[in-house]
Amino acid sequence: MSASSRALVREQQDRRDMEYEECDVLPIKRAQIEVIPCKICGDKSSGVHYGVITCEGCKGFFRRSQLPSVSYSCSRQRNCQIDRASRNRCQHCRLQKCLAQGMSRDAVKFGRMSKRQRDSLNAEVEKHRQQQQLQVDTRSVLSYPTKNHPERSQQLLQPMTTNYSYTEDGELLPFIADIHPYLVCSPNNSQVSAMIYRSSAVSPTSRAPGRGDNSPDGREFDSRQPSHDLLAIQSYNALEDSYSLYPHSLQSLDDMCASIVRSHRETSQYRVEELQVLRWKLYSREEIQVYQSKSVDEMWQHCASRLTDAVQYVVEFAKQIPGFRTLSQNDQIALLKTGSMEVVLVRMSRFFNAENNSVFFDGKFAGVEVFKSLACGDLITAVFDFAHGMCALKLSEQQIALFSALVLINADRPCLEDRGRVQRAQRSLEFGLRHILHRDNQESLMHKLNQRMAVLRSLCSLHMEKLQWFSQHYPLTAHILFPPLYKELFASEAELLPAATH
Ligand code: HC3
Repeated sequence: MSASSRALVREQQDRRDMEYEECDVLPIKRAQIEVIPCKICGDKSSGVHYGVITCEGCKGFFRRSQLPSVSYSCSRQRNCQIDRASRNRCQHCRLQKCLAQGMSRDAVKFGRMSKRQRDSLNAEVEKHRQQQQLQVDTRSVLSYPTKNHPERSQQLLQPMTTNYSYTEDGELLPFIADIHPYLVCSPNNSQVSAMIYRSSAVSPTSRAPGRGDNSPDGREFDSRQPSHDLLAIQSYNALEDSYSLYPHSLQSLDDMCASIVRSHRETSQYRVEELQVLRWKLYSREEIQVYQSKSVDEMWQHCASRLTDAVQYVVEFAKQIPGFRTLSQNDQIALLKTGSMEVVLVRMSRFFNAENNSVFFDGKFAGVEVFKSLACGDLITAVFDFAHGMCALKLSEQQIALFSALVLINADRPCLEDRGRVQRAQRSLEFGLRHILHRDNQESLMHKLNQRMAVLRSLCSLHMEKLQWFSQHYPLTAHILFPPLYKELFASEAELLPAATH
């Protein structure tokens, strides 16, 4: 990346940071937060950056570390001490600490904080304020400041107690999972439909031709220019339609694959390299106990919420699949209703550590025991076995991206209006996946991936059976407390009613 484009990226990022910091007006003011030292190096913090309370130095370091061309290595044992004085000695370990503390490019910037969370942050602010006061009192009695930091002592370099990130309304939320700002569910009755059309402001019938859009290789797509494809594509609709028919050239096949891979990366919730460094960050016995002490009801609500978060990323992925938006709204919703859980389970294999049979969940890696209070051990076991099997295939991100798109756009799904159009879109994706596998000299994977699709269908059937059981035993929770998107996707009103009313 040239110096000028790096500068441009930095300038755009600074502008985003500035916007973000201007919105730091919280019931808990920035000045209060600044008594809490930087969670990375312990220096004076300047607010919440990328979801964590840090200083300006660590904010800038993390921003620079996210440039595509940047990669760090540690010349020692990858466990360097990171504090104010040593933070510049090892960029690798400094970045690991940023990631471990929860810093993320996608950290949600604005949102509501519950009373418990506000009390927790207030308590932390008060603790640091008292410690500072104690330092002042002590210093005045002992009349000697600490060498590097007259305003603070080493006692303030406390280990991380809570990660914070912002949610939608401009307040802090403890770091639990990154939700892109545009993924917040709309209150209106059709969650899926609202999500499909909200951020792109188009619907399948009203797309504006020539709408600016990035072409797969990143250039600004302008439908007024004849594309480099064999087809002279005169309008965005025609381009989308050409994808949903057989791709007409290797170039348009490459473009389609590149577009899907880019969408996968942009909507994958966590980057594999970020999770790689956390793969041994497991829950302690006490933390597992906390999960296991939840009631069935509570744990189902918790997982339903996490699952709904994951599905929102899948909806955004679907919207960017060439050909998906050429389908009717009803067919788009039908495909998401039947395929989104399957794509979540495919994506889960990216969060899965086959060495210790754990999955990244709520910020750490969780074994099956964490999900014990769901009271559906056979489903959990089957899901973990599936994730294990997916890991064994050692799929690349590109292969996972194309496979996920193919799982979603499946003409065999029930309740499709225009099955032929879905078939055409599905075939072009099959072309794309075969193209990727051929290029990787792994054509034999196609058969294995088809077998994986059959397992996915059985997993989702088992999931629906469990949901049926749950809704009969906890109708109020299933009917009222589950997220609206979850209810819309996994359980129509009829299925949520107790068996007696069927
Ligand atoms: C599948 C899962 C629920 C979803 C969990 C997800 C996929 C959520 C998004 C996280 O980023 C990654 C993740 C990790 C673990 C996944 C859970 C493992 C077991 C659990 C159940 C099988 C599904 C329960 C969902 C239910 C029953 C509430 O509908």
